[in-house]
Amino acid sequence: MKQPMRVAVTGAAGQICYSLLFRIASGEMLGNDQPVILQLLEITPALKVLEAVKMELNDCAFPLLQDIIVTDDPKIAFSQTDIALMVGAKPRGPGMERADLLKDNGKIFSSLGKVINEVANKNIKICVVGNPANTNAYILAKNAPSINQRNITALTRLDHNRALHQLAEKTETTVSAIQKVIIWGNHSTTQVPDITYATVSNDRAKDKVDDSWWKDEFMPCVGKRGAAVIAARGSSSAASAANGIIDHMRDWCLGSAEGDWVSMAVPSDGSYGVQAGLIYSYPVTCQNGDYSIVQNLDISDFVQSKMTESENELKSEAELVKELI
Ligand code: NAX
Repeated sequence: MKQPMRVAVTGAAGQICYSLLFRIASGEMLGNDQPVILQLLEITPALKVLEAVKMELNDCAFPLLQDIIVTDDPKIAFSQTDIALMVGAKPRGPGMERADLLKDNGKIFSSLGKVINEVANKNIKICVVGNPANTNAYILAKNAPSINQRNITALTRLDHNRALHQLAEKTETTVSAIQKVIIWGNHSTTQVPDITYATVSNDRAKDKVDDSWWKDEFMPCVGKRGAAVIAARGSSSAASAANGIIDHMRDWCLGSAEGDWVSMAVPSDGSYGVQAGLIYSYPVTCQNGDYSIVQNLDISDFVQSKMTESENELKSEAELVKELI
């Protein structure tokens, strides 16, 4: 039997986690031979609800679930953790500007970053989900200098999966026939869903759809899909976000499918001219518990201008939170 892995999850009494935790405990994220210990963090008023989630997790009798720690103390939640899923954040309230959200949530990620710096495993793999996810990950990274900075990432896999579905539907096939879609940039409406290199049953996707479809329909549809779900459901994507988190971490830990790419927001190393250190979504492949940014892709002027727009948004977000760095 393998040693258990410690998985810290914040915002554990919230909507996304109600789909996420059960899938981690069942082995879908780290493999069906990998025992896990869940270290669940919430704010004090949400602990009662979290205790109920713990009861339900226990009532599933998951063979891989070795222990569940429920706490409002980040030092306990992140102690010796191998993985942290940073879901907890404040939702945007009525009349709240994006800048207010950035500052409010930024404070959460600067203080949790400091705790992670102190008590977590130095090679901890982190996925930030709470919005604005890329900039929250950036703030966390700057406040956790002793942690392997490569391993501080943000979630754009939900956007990637949304792109897969839209392209499959348009080309009247299934998602399993589609490879190499890309999400570049920020998890926001400036993200760049790109099908330049995508294939549909090994044929070029661009030969199967009009240019106007992917530029004028597909790109805005994927970028605004979160808002469409809120409009339809009255609350934000939860089960699909949980699924994106599982896909992100499973591929990172266990390897991505051969011959395909996945999208992850990772600290830029300057690839494709993006300012180093910004948390920018790239096409990556994963192997042996690490990821590599896909290199040397030719980028059209159209995609480049969109990529730069998204990078500029990330630079301006970083500027707005500079006192938290
Ligand atoms: P909920 O409001 O249902 O849950 C958030 C939970 O976080 C709450 O239970 C709250 O008590 C907790 N929390 C707040 N501050 C905390 C802190 N300092 N420490 C620990 N826990 C804290 O939201 P949910 O629907 O689960 O969404 C969570 C976050 O994911 C939001 O910021 C949301 O915007 C973001 N999303 C990100 C997505 C992505 O693709 N990156 C997509 C889905 C989602 O919109």
